[in-house]
Amino acid sequence: MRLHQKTALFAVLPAMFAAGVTIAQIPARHAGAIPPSTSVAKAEPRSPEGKRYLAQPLVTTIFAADPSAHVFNGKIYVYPSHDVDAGIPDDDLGNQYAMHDYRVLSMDRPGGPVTIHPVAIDVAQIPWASKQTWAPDAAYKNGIYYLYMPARDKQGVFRIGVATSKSPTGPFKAEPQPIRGSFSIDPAVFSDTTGESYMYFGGIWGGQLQRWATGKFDPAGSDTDLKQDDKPALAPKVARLSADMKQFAETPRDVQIVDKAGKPILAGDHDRRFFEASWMFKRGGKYYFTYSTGDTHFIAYAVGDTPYGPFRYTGRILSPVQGWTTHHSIIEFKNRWWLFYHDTQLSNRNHLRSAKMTELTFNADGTIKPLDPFKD
Ligand code: FUB
Repeated sequence: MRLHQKTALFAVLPAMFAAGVTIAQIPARHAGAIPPSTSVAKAEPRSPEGKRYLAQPLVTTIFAADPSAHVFNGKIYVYPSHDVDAGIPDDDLGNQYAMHDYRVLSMDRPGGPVTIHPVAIDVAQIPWASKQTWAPDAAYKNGIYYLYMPARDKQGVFRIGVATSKSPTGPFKAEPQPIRGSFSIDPAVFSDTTGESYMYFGGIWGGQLQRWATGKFDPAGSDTDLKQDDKPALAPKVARLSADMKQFAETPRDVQIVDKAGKPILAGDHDRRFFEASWMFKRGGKYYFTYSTGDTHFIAYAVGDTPYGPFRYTGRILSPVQGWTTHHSIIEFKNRWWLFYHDTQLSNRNHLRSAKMTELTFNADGTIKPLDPFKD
């Protein structure tokens, strides 16, 4: 066993235990591990391939994925999925992502201590939901904080619901029904300088977007995509929110992602087509629609002139992280920009992920300087 492997194990133990991993489940290669000496404890963690990580986990006592960050009242709040180990093997539907509650993280400044707040809401308190509380997002308007939560309903169909609180950290109270007309996963709510808010959402494969291709849910639809590589890729959706932030004010529209020539990105273009994990931010009057390419594991971006697009594919933001999924958010805090993302540094298991953050910088023309999640 190399030293960095021992160090990684001791770093991960609190989160593994918090996630319900028992001693018996700890890989045998770690069984004889002894507490690290001071010099070992200081060794820089490395990936299984021996690479150094660009950033370290924000928290180590729970697994926190899909970090949606916001600045509220001058502080940074992160709304992640709370990953747990339900002992379900990995599959294309993502059944291994068996999360059941949400916990909020907060910090006064980048690099500052991170507070893990108590459970903000549990699936048992969401009347319409049955399981799999996946990647959430949050918004604020007129003294109320809104938590947007995708989960499977009682029929196993992903919907998106909302819960409210007077505090950014909850507890949140769920609306009795999901948002009317909502489907699929990964809500990202963007509040424009105009005062309007928009929800971007959707995800293919386990996120079920392909099963809504006709406008109605097809329970027998594909587990992955439509197998139509030469057709335009399935589009993420956008809908303006009602003034009370609890419903769609319009029927969701397709978010068009086009190439330099203005042609839709095709379904077979896995390096550029939308998979899941929408995020939107505005900078210099331009709207940046950012997303995960899923099975090719990039965070990519496309730029448009309105919140509805079309958005022109512009490039990559983040190369593949350790772990299958990649999911991010981007905020401006005190005139600097920050990328929040996750990887599996602490567990090396796809469904037990850790949120991280790192600075994001731009070129003079507004393009993003792409990041590698490893230092070498
Ligand atoms: O966390 C469950 C799912 O994994 C999210 O909804 C996707 O974006 C992916 O990160």
